Amino acid sequence: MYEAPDYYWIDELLSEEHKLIRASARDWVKRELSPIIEDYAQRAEFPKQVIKGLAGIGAFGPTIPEEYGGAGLDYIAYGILMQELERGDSGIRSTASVQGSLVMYPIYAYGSEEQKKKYLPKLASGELMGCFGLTEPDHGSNPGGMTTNFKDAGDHYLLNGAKMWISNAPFADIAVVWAKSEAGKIHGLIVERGMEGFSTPETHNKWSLRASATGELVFDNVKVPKENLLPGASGLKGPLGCLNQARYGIAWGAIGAAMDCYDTALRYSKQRVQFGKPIAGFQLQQKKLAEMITEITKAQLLVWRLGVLKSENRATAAQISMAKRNSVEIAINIAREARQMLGGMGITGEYSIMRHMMNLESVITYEGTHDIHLLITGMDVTGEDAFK
Ligand code: TGC
Ligand code: FAD
Repeated sequence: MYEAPDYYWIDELLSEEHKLIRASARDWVKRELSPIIEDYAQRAEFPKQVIKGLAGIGAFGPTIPEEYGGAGLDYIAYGILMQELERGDSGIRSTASVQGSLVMYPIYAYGSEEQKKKYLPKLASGELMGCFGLTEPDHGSNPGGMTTNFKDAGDHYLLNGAKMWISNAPFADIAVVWAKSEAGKIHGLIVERGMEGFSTPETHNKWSLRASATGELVFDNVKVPKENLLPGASGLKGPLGCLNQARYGIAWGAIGAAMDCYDTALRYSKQRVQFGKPIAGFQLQQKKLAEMITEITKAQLLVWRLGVLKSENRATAAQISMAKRNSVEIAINIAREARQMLGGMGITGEYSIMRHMMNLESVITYEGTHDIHLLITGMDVTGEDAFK
């Protein structure tokens, strides 16, 4: 039976409701996700059957108010959900992150009342799935340079351009797309599958996040009804505000992947005998395990505090960047060390470690690369912008 590493008794900081949410998410991951995920990852296929279950545990829009179909939870609960999901697989956590933080959140924060009523309940239940189009072939870390654009064509807008590396794109029913107006201002538009000139080709041959579907969004003179423009967002701070939500979830989530790698390596090391004793008894293996649990514990405390600040609406974007960067870094390092502890077995699909390790190569790149988050911290502490 899996027991989350909790070296500093951080559980004591959680409410009974948090623990219930965690228990139900953990149970769902154990029953519905863990048995199938390796197979889907090996086949590079998204297991669509998990959508209903994800909705059932409240993973789509956990902080969105109940009147719009969300779970109305606080940010600690949201973090816990992402952590339990990513303990299963980063790709499945991605699906939930995109749906909740990058599709439901912008509609909730920037949308009209009609847009909220039309889309949010169906997104919360998984009846509709969404994706988020910010990155372009020539504009990744620098989304402000985007060239995707829309023009006023009387009773509708005409949208042109392309987005790349978009999670959930191949099967999404709607896309929240960021594009420049004729005045050069960035706005969000809700584009629906089936609109003429809109296509979503899938990106193949990924070595990472294989159980998550990734694709492009291509807009060739797509007629977007004017009521599909998000009225409350203008400028790059619109999409960046959504990234704060998603990066926060990743800060918790990546620790889940680290916890699973640590747990697997710890168990294995107690059972695997070489030179007449369990490898857990060798100092070199203990160094790896001791460092893993130390880093996990530090990261757990960081995100717990961030969650308190976020629930009080006090967390800064730079604080979120620091936590996203730290969690992913410790997770990928732990995955690499844990993989070695399993020797040859570590490269097989019998164990989850190599899948986590490969997934984390995407997690360290998307939602702002490792470098970009370091530069955000650098700018925050020095007041000097080193991006340009
Ligand atoms: P800059 O001039 O600094 O800022 C432009 C405006 O935005 C405001 N701002 C923010 N607002 C809210 N939250 C934040 N985190 C913000 N950061 C900046 C800023 O105050 C300013 O506002 P205003 O009123 O003055 O206009 O912008 P810049 O062009 O210099 O770029 C800064 C930079 C590099 C930090 C930023 O663009 C960035 O974060 N780049 C990384 C791009 C990125 O993270 N892309 C993610 C794409 S989505 C994705 O990967 C989904 S993966 C999903 C999954 O599968 O889980
Ligand atoms: P680039 O920006 O070209 O960066 C290349 C390298 O240059 C990086 O190492 C970077 O750190 C470095 N670099 C860039 N600028 C600087 C600088 N100023 N100083 C120092 N170094 C710099 N995007 C979406 O919009 N929606 C999604 O759903 C989505 N899902 C994704 C899913 C996956 C699996 C992946 C891999 C990506 C996804 N992305 C998504 C895109 C992701 O956000 C981008 O890949 C990321 O922001 C980096 O952009 P890029 O790949 O163009 O790299």
